[in-house]
Amino acid sequence: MSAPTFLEPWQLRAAFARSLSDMYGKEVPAYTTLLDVSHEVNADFVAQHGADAERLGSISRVTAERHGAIRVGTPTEMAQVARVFGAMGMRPVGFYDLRDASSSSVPVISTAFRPVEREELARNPFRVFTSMLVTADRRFFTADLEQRLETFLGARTLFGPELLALADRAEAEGGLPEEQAAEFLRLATEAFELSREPVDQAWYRELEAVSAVAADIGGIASTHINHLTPRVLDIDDLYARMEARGITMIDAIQGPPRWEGPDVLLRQTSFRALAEPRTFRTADGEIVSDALRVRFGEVEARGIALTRAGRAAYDAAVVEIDEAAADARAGDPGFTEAHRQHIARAVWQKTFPTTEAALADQELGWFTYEVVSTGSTPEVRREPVVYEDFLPRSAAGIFQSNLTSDGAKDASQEGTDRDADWMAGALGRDLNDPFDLYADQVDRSLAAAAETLGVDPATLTTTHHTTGAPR
Ligand code: OOG
Ligand code: NI
Repeated sequence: MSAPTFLEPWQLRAAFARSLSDMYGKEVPAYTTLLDVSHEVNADFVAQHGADAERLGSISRVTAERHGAIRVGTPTEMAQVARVFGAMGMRPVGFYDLRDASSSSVPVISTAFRPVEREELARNPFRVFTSMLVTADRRFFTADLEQRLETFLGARTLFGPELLALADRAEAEGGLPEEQAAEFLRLATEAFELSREPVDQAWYRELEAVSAVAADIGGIASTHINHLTPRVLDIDDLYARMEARGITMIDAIQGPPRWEGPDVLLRQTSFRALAEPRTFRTADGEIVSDALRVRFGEVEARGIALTRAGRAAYDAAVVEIDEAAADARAGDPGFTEAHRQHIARAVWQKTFPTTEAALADQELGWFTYEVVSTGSTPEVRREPVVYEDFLPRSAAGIFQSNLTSDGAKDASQEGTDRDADWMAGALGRDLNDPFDLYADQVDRSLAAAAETLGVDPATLTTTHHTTGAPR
């Protein structure tokens, strides 16, 4: 097959995900190990489970699937990020406020850029969790520090005019000719490489005392890909295999526990990357070698997307597990992660049903309607919708577990209000609501199934007929 002469947004997206992955593998060798182990886990899982392994995405999708994380400083930078990803058919979805989700000092709010349509997700689901500093938040930054931070951020250029012009052209024209596409991909990849420029030591350390995340974002004049996460079909297996290879993982898998029922939402774990050599410029202008440990490896397993009701049940379960674990920990100095998992499983068993059919019937999870013909009569089957988004709590946990210090947060100060509307304004684009996107996917599948069968859609949403996978 010859290379396409015009690349559509999804082709730019897939090529960018590959290019970023190649670059990150060179910069962070442990990432390559993680990919090797992920491939082993997925191959074994498919061998064991056959077609069932692909219910939440084809193996080709899952093999190529990555999410990245980046962090920027200002609304201006955020709007530029939206243009670069807009060229690749990635739209901002969801609002995450990590300032309160973490006990450490994490002064950011976030969204995720990702494809929103089912066909686009199937082609390549690449997504990037994108965070920005809230420099006006007095719990983290004094007025003086805010002002110096704004000056520093205002003076830097993360994305050059050539990259932005190509991005705008791709978005306006629905893609780029081969030559411009190659240039766009080169510039976009370069924008997320780790800079080797000397870091202003005093400035970096001043910010670091407030928040390691603030220093990572505002202490240097460029941005970088912070981690790139492959998807696995069995994260417990992955965890064990990484530890067996001598890579120390954080002590927990974030998100839902391992249990006997259907996997929902997102489970993630990570390991700290090695310190990377960096040069610093000292206060007297001397250049010294040091190291920064700002990046890490992360891996995830995706489950079924939850409805608003399902998500409310999830959020309540998380609180219940926390409280029970805190009580148990107080009474037992030998309390471990294994104990916490035990508590979590018990809470899960009373919160969620153990079958997909019940999850669908109780309207806790999203399921599309698919017409399948087995034998003479076509039948409608419900198929689970995979969760395409993130979890604030896990995100905060991932940030936190990889910080060098907790930083300082002045809880007596009033936080600055930030919400989804504010984020949309900063982006200069509509911010998609994840629940609306899932509902839309389900509605469309229902309409399509009803049309295929020539029936009223309402007759398909009743739960009398045989539905769901036999689980
Ligand atoms: C983002 C952390 C959030 C996830 O997978 O939840 C995230 C960051 O470290 O910048 O990537
Ligand atoms: Ni991540």
